[in-house]
Amino acid sequence: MAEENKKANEYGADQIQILEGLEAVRKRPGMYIGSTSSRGLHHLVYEIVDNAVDEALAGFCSEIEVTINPDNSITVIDNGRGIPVGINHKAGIPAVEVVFTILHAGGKFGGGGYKVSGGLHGVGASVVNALSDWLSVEIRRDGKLYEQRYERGHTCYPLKEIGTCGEDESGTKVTFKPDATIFEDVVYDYDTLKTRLRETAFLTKGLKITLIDTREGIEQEKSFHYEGGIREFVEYLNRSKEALYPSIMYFEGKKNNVLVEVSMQHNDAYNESIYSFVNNINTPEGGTHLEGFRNALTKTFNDYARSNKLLKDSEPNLSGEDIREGLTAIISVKIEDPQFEGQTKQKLGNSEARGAVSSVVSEQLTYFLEQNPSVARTIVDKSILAQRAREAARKARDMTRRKTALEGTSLPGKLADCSEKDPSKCEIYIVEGDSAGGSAKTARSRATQAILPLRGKILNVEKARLDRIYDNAEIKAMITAFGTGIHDDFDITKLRYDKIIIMTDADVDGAHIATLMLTFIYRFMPELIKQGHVYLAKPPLYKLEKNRQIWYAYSDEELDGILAEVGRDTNNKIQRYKGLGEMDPEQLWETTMDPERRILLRVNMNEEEESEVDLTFNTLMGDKVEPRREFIERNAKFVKNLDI
Ligand code: 28G
Repeated sequence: MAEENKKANEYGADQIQILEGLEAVRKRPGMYIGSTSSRGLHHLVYEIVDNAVDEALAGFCSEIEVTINPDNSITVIDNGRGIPVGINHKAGIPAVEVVFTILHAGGKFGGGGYKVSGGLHGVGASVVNALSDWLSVEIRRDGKLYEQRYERGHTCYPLKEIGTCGEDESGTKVTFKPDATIFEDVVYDYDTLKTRLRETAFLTKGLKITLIDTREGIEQEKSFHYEGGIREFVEYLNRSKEALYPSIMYFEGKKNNVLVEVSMQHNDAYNESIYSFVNNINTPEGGTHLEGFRNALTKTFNDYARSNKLLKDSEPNLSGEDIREGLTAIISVKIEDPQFEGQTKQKLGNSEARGAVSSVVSEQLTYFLEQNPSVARTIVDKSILAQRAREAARKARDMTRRKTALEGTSLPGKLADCSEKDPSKCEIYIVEGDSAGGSAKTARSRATQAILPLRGKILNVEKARLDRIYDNAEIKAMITAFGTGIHDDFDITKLRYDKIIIMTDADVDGAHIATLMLTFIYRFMPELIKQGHVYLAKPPLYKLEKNRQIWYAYSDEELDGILAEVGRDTNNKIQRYKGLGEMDPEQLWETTMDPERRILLRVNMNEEEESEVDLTFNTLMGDKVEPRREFIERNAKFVKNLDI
């Protein structure tokens, strides 16, 4: 190429602009990668990987390897064509240097095809470079090996030819170390990268992605390679569910220059799990592509049900909600110039996507239903059941609404409420079992602590239809006690307690009951978790008595620590608590309920991993708890993927 022979200008206006661009990134990193938290840190990896994925989508790369190095630097290797090394005529520097030092506006790179790293922060490699202590790139191309290094975005030396490679060999290798003066946290989390890379592999069929952790003591590695693409994604999401029928539907087509791919399958559960993507980027808020999918689904199933007399003329249409009950689906579109809307810029706005998805799905789903009448029948039957249940649930809900309107807010009989009326000072303990509930009622501080005992295992809301859920005494009691209402009626200003504290036995059953309660809250009033109102109480595991002195230990490690202090001898009386019931009210107060001494775990929602809901804990300790009490559970992941 002629421009390749052009001489690089020495230090022109272009380079000054480059430096100013990257300085801007370092000054306001949040503007480019969302945040400088752990989320932003991981985002750097996705930016680099997305460039390799683009090369795969262009048809030139089949494998990507991501390595977490011992110093928490990251190496990404692809077997694509290798970033071009010829001089870019506009910038006067090699194309690869353009990629790493010039701030791109994002969007398409030219030359046709889709630039996947558009999206929310599709900012490219130069932003990663600017936010890295150092970055090095190696390129194999045309039998040669090239290398260049940058520090905090600044080029260290001109692109170097440092060796040779096989004529048939090519690819790009990038290693970067995030700048610790910019990121709050520079330690990579293997599981976070694993989840995202798995998702990327599902969305790019045929591409093999390997993640390797080489950090000492936690060495591990995993490869993702799905020839079935999003079909296998649905299979994966339904892996621990009972599928309603064996086939996974798959529709694919191109309309209005929008590439559409949809896969779906129903399971016997009641919630819908629909994930949508635009150019491989998750769109948790949906948008036009999701609307197109929903419209087509509703219309096609109603048309089918009517023309096959599965719905009588006198019966109303199936609602979209009824048809989507238990549906797991992936909607993936590739579009040239995606427009993102809404507060968080995560909602697709392009109207051509609505029509494209709708027409691909209508056409191919109609055909599928005709070819697979028994599957069609199964889905329509389930939808009709859902419709009836929804009708029953509506009646039940109307009834409870009317009741409260007539009688005022009638609190559940089992609730021992607190006397304080200012919700910000109040807390409610949801206690497993009537006997522990009794102790808690005696133990509590009446002014600010309310107790709601629940009997046995509460209903699993993942496995029941709405009408049964509304009819469940335990669930009704929680809804009325909290005061907020649920779903569309939810109103946080009506919350009657600042803290909702789940108190269960410190054993497997207790953990299961806590999970069921959290699942209920997550599905019906997620804002309570998002706004940090939900906690788990942490009862002690051991009581140690020695010479009339008492210690409580909340973990095995802590018991060891106490024993090391007081000495291991025959005067020690150690009791292992099997349940809350073994504690008398006074002990329960001292160890688990006294705000000064108790330990609470605050339940957090991790919204980063969209297909895997993640609830995690923060340990909050009473003011007087000695610092030696450290808990492994502090950051323990709790309910990883509620869909399991
Ligand atoms: C390993 C970590 C991340 C990449 C390529 C390959 C090409 C490329 C990348 O072009 C666009 C084109 C020329 C300026 C394209 C190679 C065409 C022909 C490529 C990566 C703009 C960039 N040959 N592989 N970029 N250029 N892998 N992996 O980043 O004009 S980025």
